[in-house]
Amino acid sequence: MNHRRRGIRSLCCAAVAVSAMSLSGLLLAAEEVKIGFLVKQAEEPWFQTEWAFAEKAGKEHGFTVIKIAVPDGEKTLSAIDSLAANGAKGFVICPPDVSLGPAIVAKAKANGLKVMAVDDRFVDAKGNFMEDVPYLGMAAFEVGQKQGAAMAAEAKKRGWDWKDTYAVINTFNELDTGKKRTDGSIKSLEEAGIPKDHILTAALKTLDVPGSMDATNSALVKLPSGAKNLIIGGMNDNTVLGGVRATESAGFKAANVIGIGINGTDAIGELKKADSGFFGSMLPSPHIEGYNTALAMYEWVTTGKEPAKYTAMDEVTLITRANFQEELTKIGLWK
Ligand code: FCA
Repeated sequence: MNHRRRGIRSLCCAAVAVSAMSLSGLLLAAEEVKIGFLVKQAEEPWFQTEWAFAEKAGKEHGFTVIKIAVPDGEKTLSAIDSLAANGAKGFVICPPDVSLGPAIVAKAKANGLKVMAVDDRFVDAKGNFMEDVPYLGMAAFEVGQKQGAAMAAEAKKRGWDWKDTYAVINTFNELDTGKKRTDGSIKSLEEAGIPKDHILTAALKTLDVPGSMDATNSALVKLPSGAKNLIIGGMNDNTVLGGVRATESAGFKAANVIGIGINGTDAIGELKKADSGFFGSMLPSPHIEGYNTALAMYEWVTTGKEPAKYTAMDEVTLITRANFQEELTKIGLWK
């Protein structure tokens, strides 16, 4: 009798335990984890790719990604408020201006949100990197060096003489990742033997195709009449695409122009054209950047494990008309 009663009691306990467990399971399932992914230039396929892969991470790991375009400071700060109001716990951001770093961090803190930077690293009021904010981005100088080396290799392949070859590099020195990329590519061009005074830099006012067309135009008028061949560089695809358009308007043929961008994602339409002075692009890993930063943020808000303070991605592949379809297909970016 005693024995039986004990048996019944433990059965009851087990039932209570099981229902308590499934209740907590239900509660967990109901508490959807949300993170934000804010980008400065949502019109760039680069950022659309990061978004798409952040969402892929969300699907595979069970969290929701709130995507917000933040083209200026005001939109950035109000986006952080609205993320908090929507129950997000943290966000990944490529800011419209890196000097917004302190304001973004203050706003995130006030709302109890965690923040991580992608692509463009926050700087403080003195212009120093905010090393406390986790950051993942490109190994900019190295990628720039590879871009410059690829330009020089193609010039050599075409049998160009440095005597009548000039380079126009569209620069955006306000942004560290931009400056390092163009510094790196200029270094490689110099190492390949192009005379220093054959390399012209042109400061960009805006990071879009019209902006880079303007910058290159301002350099083209300074070229001597003997300039036969041109190399066009810049920190990403848009800053080279406009430059190439400028060479076309100035009468240069595709065979006399080598433009190589960085990003790859933003040059797909251009590479689909049979020929142009836009020869190719250095393709890094936007898919890994989007996926990994979103996942790192999810882990941070759910387990407390903070992402690495600094991660640099240095792998790039030169894509040209000869291999772009194959290379983009490999990483799931061919459309
Ligand atoms: C910067 C550029 C983007 C992309 C990214 C990696 O944010 O503006 O086009 O190159 O770095």
